[in-house]
Amino acid sequence: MTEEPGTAKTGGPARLGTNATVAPLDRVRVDPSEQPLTTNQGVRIGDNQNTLKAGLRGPSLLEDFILREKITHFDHERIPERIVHARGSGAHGYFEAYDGLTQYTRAAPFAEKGKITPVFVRFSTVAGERGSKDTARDARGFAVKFYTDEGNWDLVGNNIPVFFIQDAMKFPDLVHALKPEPHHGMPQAGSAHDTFWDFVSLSPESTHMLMWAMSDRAIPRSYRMMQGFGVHTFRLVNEQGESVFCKFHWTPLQGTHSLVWDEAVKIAGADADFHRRDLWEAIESGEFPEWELGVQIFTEEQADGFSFDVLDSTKIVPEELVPLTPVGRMVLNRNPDNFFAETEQVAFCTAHVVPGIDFSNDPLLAGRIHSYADTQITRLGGPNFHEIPINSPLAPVQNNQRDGMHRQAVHRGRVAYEPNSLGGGCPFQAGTAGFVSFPDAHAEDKVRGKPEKFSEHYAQATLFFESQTDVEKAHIAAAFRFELSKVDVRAIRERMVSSLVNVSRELAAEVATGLGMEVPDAMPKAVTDPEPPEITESPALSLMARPGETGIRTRQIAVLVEEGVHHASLVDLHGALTDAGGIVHFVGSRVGTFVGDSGEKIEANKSMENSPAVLFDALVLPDGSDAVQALAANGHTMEFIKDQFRHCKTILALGAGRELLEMAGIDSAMQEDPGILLADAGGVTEGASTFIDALTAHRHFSRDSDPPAK
Ligand code: HDD
Repeated sequence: MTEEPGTAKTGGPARLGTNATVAPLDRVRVDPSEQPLTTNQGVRIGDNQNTLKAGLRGPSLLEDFILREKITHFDHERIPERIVHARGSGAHGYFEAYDGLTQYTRAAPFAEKGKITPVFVRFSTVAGERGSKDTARDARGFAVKFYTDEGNWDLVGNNIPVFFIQDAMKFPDLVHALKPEPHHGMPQAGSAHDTFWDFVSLSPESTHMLMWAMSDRAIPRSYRMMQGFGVHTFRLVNEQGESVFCKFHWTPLQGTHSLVWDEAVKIAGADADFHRRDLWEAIESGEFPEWELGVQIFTEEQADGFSFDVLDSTKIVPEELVPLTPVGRMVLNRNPDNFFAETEQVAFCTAHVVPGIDFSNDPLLAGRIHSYADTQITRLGGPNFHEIPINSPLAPVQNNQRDGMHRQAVHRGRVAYEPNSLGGGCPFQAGTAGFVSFPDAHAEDKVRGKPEKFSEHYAQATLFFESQTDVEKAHIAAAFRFELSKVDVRAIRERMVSSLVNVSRELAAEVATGLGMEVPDAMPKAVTDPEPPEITESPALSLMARPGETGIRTRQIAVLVEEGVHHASLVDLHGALTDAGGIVHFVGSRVGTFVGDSGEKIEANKSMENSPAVLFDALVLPDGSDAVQALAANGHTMEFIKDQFRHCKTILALGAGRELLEMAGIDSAMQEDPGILLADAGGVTEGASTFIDALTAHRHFSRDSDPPAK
């Protein structure tokens, strides 16, 4: 994919494949090409195979400093994993401003049209440990570090715009309930267990987030195909010190697409690194993922008039109330050189803001401002984690903080205090050129409590549910059913369903039926006469609202092959799909060479055994009677077709390949499905273009049923 030239919207062209974090990291890059092996002291090592011993069969010697250094370092290779978001994947890139946003903010990335700011982004799951699967049902972290001219700004968000709790005081409780249960350490990377549902069913403020977490957003197709949200209300502050409230939204150019649950479960076994691999491969192949940054800007006076409180992180500001203003785009164009050095050691922190960005009084945000810097001290081994290359700002760092574990900077001079005269008063305070907190006036009693609007927990959960398509609603009901069916304590199931009655009687009834129970009475509400919500439907909340602009680019297409396959049609098809940006894999009963009907060779790079159907977005069944016969005799083929069918994917059968469809029980009625396509070997070009259109639709949910038909 080549970089776009500048347009009126995007400003000047970005530099292809580069970003400003490349050069500064050069100072720490290590490349062993044509270099001898050395100790950490730079002493060349003559023998890396054998311990130093007193005689060939004698005892090893304590003086073997080479062995001891090697083993000692190895013994300390691991660092603590993140308490949450332990599993993640990162990439470098840049943010490009569409235009100056100086009317609202003096923040450096928005200073002028076309301004480029380097970024490092880490996507993650929340609950699972570092080695857990990528496709768990979970929120996804979406953390962006902007290396701005005026210091680092971290926008540490999720792919869901709301959170489970309203106050940081509850975060350790939430996480303890979500993580594996402490007595036996199960389940890994999953919320389908008693302690999680016990906590959330007793915390009605979680209901809105639960609706999102049970939707297909919690099983994205790709990190590249999900939205990102700053979640909290932030402040933008301009040069004059004037402030407005702001919510941040990332919208993927690739569209918002998800897996289905049965598929997510199977992918976990077939490729636990599914999302990591997808991100890595897309960037390696030059298909740089891109998001548009949009902001919702509103005043404090506007916020006062809303039926909900904008300081409550369990609430969105619907786009119907405050539309999104696009302000720039982010492109991820470089994979890290080293997973540990960059992705593992990157330290995001909500306290990292720059002049022009400030906090609101959201009590969840307040706790985060403390927590992130604090956790790095244990995780990264001391207070100097800002000096780790991936964390160090491009803006110069000058202060009187000194020493501590792993200090890298060599501070010169005798002065490490302020005020001083011996250092000429330096480093000096920057005054209004520096960060100035917005003077948000407050004169109230100290109190532990919540504002009144925080007590209304259901209106936006209902708004979310009612804004979904029928398929999405059915998937939400099925997800609640699945999760609650894994809860052993019946009273917890009942309590949760009684809470769902307050969201939607239809949903509660669906879930209750799935659990074989009666619909219980509605859970009593904290507020019985809340302010009526401004809207009852918001189409933007449906995943289907964003099909994306990249068509079938990076879509993985399986073409089954066997001995005797009709070669010419596959060559034509391969060309047409590859031209459209699809990634075609020849999948055989084994990997290696197959001989086609006219003697030409076809190389299978995957097999049905090592790459089952769930790893592909679409399927092509080949022509060639010998090949079809051989495929028909292989049980993997039927599984392959059935899974593709069940997961509502596009299937194209060429010529005799249609016999395989029939064998899989996909009868003629089903062949009216827009995602099941037939083509004669002679009509491949036409077939390919229909296939591309069908695959662009991502899924054919008209086929979706519960329980599955196949
Ligand atoms: Fe958090 C990591 C997102 C609430 C405390 N959080 C972490 C990461 C993301 C988020 C994306 C991973 C960053 C990375 O890739 O390294 N967290 C959120 C969002 C929240 C949220 C969107 C709600 C709006 N978090 C939250 C609260 C607290 C924390 C209320 C504590 C009071 N989060 C942490 C943490 C982590 C973390 C313990 C673990 C590792 C780290 O910070 O660096 O400090």
